[in-house]
Amino acid sequence: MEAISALLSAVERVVPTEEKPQVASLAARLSGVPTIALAGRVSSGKSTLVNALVGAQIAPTDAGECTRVATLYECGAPERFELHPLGDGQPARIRGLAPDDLGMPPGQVDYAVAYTPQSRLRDQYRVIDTPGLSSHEVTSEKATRRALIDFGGLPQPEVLLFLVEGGHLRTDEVDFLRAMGATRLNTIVVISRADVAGDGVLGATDPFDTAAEHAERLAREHNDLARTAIPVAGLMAESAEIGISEAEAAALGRLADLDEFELAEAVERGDDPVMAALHDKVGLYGLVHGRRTACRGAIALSDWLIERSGLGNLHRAINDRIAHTGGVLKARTTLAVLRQLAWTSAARSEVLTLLERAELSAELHCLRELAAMDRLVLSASSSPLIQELEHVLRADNPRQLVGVPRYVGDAELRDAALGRISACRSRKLTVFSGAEREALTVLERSYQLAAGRALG
Ligand SMILES: Nc1nc2c(ncn2[C@@H]2O[C@H](COP(=O)(O)OP(=O)(O)OP(=O)(O)O)[C@@H](O)[C@H]2O)c(=O)[nH]1
Ligand SMILES: [Mg+2]
Repeated sequence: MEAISALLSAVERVVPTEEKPQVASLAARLSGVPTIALAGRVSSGKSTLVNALVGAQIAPTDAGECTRVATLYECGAPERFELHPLGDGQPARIRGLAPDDLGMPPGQVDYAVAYTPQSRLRDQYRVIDTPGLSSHEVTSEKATRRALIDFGGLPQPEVLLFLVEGGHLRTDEVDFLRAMGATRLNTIVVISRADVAGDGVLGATDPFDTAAEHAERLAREHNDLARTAIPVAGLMAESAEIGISEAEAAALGRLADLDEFELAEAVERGDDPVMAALHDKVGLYGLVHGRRTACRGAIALSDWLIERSGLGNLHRAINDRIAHTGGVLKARTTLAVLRQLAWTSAARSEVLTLLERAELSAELHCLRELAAMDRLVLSASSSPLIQELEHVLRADNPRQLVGVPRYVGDAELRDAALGRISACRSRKLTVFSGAEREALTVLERSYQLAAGRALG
């Protein structure tokens, strides 16, 4: 986002010396890796998926309620955990990751930052893990709301992974998503624990097929909030990413000829420690369906686990979001923080003038598209204009934006853009809500700018 970088440079020039570091840190954040946040109910598999995404066991996981404070995982060394208390207290630093004893009640913690030298955190994304929603602990849910809705000290994420088990979002989940500004641009619904969906591994239908049906239904029912829903088995993904040894693959391969019901019974009995350890790692689905692949060694097994678990699909969806809309979402966050800074700045009026000028510029028209989409999601969530705005925001060039083939000439492009503009104008006469009228005004401008850009 060159327009935002230019704005930050201009702001840095007008603010006094003591305010320059804040502006510089915003510029660093703008050029840094994007942030992914995970949210969902207690025990839906968020922390397990954090580990799979980072490729290391950094977030504690447990069958019971586990994560108590919202934690940003960021690349850094030495490994350390920084606890930011509510109020004005200084952060407490603890060596190592995820200490058993926080040294203060979780209810007094605002958020934590865990620094660990992982290459994916350095090169691809930072990750925020959150306590479960609908927790018995009121403070846990409050911590998640503070992190993802109020954006206290944690960065606003460019991508939200919302974990759901089954094929429905509950009303409180939809409310949470709307409150945190979830849209088709930034949200991916994950149908989690897909390896145990439906009737389970030994049922008539493969759990991943059941999870895929859930995903389809959910994306259809909530297409204002999520462009895609992806079934993922975080446990299988985590094991593949953290590492499967040749010895483990060989042990799994030795189970290849066992009848699957016998295998399930043996797991149930729990008297074979090797089998129990394998089960902990890849679950019953991994045992039953991975054992033949395991005969071909650890690499073949982990490749299979990554694709079968859905982690491959999830990575592709995340990369798609970051590539198409990461920039505009980051630009929006930067402007929001800059506006806050402006109010306390000694150069307030200069900074506000710069901000206003930038916001009205053609380069940042995408922010108006984004704002129009947010309003629609809140007040006219079934409007087809949500998809049209999404298309416009994701377009890489004017032809794609207007919806004409790449090879058409400028005159044809202009005619198509004019057609879209007049369609927007006539639709404005038939829509009822203010949000839709506003969206049409914004879209009209998008098509004008596209035609203008193509014609130089
Ligand atoms: N079968 C199966 N179990 C999973 C999967 N993902 C996580 N689990 C298990 O589910 C339990 C909860 O996982 P966590 O990752 O701690 O869940 P969480 O959402 O972080 O939980 P809280 O932090 O308490 O909200 C653990 O026992 C995991 O091993 C999965 O894909 N398949
Ligand atoms: Mg957790």
